[in-house]
Amino acid sequence: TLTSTFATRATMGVDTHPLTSYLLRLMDLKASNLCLSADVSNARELLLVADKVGPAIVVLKTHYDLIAGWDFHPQTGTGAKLVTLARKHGFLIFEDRKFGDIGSTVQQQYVGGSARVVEWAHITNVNMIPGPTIVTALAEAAAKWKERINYEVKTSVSAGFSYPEDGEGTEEGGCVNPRTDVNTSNHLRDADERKGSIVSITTVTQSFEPADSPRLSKTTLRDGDEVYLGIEEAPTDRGLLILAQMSSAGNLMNAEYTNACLDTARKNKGFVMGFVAQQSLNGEPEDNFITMTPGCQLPPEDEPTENGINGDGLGQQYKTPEKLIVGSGCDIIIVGRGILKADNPQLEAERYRKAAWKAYTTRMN
Ligand code: 5FU
Repeated sequence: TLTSTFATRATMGVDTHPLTSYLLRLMDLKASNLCLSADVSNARELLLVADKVGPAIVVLKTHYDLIAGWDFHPQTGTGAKLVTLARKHGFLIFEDRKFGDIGSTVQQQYVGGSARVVEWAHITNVNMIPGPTIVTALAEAAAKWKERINYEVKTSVSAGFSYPEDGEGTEEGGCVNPRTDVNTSNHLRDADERKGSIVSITTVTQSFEPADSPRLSKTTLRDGDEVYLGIEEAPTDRGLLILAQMSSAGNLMNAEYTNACLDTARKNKGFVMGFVAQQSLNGEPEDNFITMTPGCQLPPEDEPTENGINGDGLGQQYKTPEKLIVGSGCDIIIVGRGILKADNPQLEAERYRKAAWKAYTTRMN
């Protein structure tokens, strides 16, 4: 897969995870292999930065537990708002939760509690310390959730009401249910054709064009709820990344550990999309795992250095996009402070997008 384009990998083999295919198409369409690690202090800032940086990224990574004022409301809370932004700009949400307990506990942590991660995060991840059942347990919970949510979309659309469980449907019906992900708008579109009145869809109102990426046009589903036409709806599938290697100094993930992660991934391709790792682990011809890589910074524009920035004084170790993508076969770079601490995070994200995309095109040649 190291020399295959993202577009080719999107259609590769029968067992490529549906969200992986979707993500690879998104990467190709947006000319981006950048993930923002949105580690900001409060929910307001998170939504602002997601909206600003959205056009440049394909994944937005969260740590919901470091965000002050995270609103847990299933329909109107922070997760739901992020889903709306994800649909608007075309990116996936990755909650970097690093689950790490017995199967029964992680199932409850994934679908329940206040955060209900499964409802707003397309992707989450695990530490493999507890053994492979952490993956199968989360896979089971994700499958159950998908079944339930698809059933709810069907019933809510045919009844002309939105989300039935919490009794918060709108009178006219057809409200976009943030819990059901971007697929809802598809269903609403179908419903619109059948009933004619559930939701009105206006034609293209604006377009958006990041530098040197394909033109994407968008339409307005209803006020403040815009959809890019060029990007298809994300599937309701949920995906998992296995944390196989870390960027921090002295971490305990040795080669044997990393291999065990790869082994579990291969046995659970229906749920595992790939890895958080420092290098590509794809070894067999049929491996099409996505490699997302944190510990990445570019040297400042005005004082470029050969090796980039070293670390943050707290164990974090940084490498350049070039080293990670060309040298180590990583697919998506994860960047937090490199973008967030810049005077203009929006412009800085664009600089990282370009650098990472250039590294990818170098790898292709
Ligand atoms: F799994 C890992 C890892 O090995 N290193 C990391 O840095 C995860 N991370 C996360 O990526 C970490 O929790 C931060 O959220 C982010 C890196 O942020 P930075 O500001 O770019 O250093």
